Amino acid sequence: MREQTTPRIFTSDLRDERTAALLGVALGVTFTVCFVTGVLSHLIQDPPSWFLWPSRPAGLYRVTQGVHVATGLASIPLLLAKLWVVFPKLFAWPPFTSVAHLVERLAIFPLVAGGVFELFTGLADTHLWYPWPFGFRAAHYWVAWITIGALVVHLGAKWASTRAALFARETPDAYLSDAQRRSDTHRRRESAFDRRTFLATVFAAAGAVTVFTVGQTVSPLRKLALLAPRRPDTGPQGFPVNRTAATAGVVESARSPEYRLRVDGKVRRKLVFTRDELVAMPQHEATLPISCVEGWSTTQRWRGVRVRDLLDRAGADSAAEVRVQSLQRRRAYRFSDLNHWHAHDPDTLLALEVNGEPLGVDHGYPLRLIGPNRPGVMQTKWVTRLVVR
Ligand code: HEM
Ligand SMILES: Nc1nc2c(c(=O)[nH]1)N[C@H]1C(S)=C(S)[C@@H](COP(=O)(O)O)O[C@H]1N2
Ligand SMILES: [Mo]
Repeated sequence: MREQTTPRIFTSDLRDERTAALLGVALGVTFTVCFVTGVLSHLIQDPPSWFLWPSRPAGLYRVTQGVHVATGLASIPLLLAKLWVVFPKLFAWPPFTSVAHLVERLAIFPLVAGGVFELFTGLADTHLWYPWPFGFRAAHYWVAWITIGALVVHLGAKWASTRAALFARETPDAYLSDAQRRSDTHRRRESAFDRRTFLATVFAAAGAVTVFTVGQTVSPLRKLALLAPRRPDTGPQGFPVNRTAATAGVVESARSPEYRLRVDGKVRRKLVFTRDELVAMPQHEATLPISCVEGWSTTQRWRGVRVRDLLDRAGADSAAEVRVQSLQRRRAYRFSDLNHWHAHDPDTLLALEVNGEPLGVDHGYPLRLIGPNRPGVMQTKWVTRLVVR
């Protein structure tokens, strides 16, 4: 096999295999965690027939999506450092030395491009910034598969050299003169020191990104969430609003005396309620989080009518699933589906109140869905209809 050489203009000692291997292992872990939690989030929102997401534990999605966004953000400094370390290798000559090596190098393009794409689109999405013409979810989802595919190829190709770089002990060269050996050992020690400092800086940056953002979902760290786009304790009634009633175009219909909640579809009795009739029904209280897909979350005390009580009154089947529809006419979040576990969970509510006050119009007045273990996007506001199926 022919030797590859990298251009001499890149001279930093930090660009060594061990640094690259350590950063690679860290990124392997964060990307795998991101991939698993991301695919889970996708399955919850668009469940295929074989996937049934439970309604318990109530805060599980808050954890999985919080982990997704936190590991994703921590990957940003790791990936930048890794790219800096291995950058000269992109210009290695000859470009490949065998067919296996060619395949390995071809996988680098989707890996690097995919990784950068995922981190950039993910970060932008958490800031509700969409500087691209395609749909975020579909693009982020498919590029995740491509990136992970390339990562598997890359890990396979680098397994042996990563192990060697991580576990090999450096053996002094017996053929060097004493003076040479001394200066060589000295140089090695120095570069080992530089490498440790470099890695410590990179990992500290990843840690800092985490500490200054994770308070958006971990309440005790709330005050430190300086880099997070949302403060979970700020907004009308003490927590954020994702989309206001005005942007959703529902201010009038939400406040209208004509407002009704309808329960229909596969039921024995179709039901229609005014808001006052809902207030007169048995009320139930539950302390539940809104766990936004964008990584922030906030726990509040909700009060309202149990969905399962409404289903019982309508004479719905005990295996019934329900589509919850909003007054909102356009866009993706105007309805969400309850599988039978969520529909029948005692804490799945159509809330009329939050923290002892009537819901504000931006939080979903007159009626909003709030249930355990659901992504925020599936906690539909301004609910006007339950379609039983
Ligand atoms: C800075 C890094 C990242 C951030 C901030 C981030 C953020 C997000 C957000 C906010 C969502 C929810 C989208 C929605 O449902 O509306 C999401 C979903 C997802 N993420 Fe990430 N992400 C990051 C990195 C990654 C990486 C590295 C991977 C995989 C290698 C990944 C894979 C996924 C997948 C598969 C989904 C599900 C998409 C869907 O619902 O169809 N993400 N991510
Ligand atoms: N009808 C409707 N319901 C909706 C939304 C929406 O845009 N329209 N946004 C969802 C999202 S993404 C989240 S995170 C929660 C946020 O609820 P909040 O605005 O009361 O905090 O509401 C959900 N319910
Ligand atoms: Mo959300």
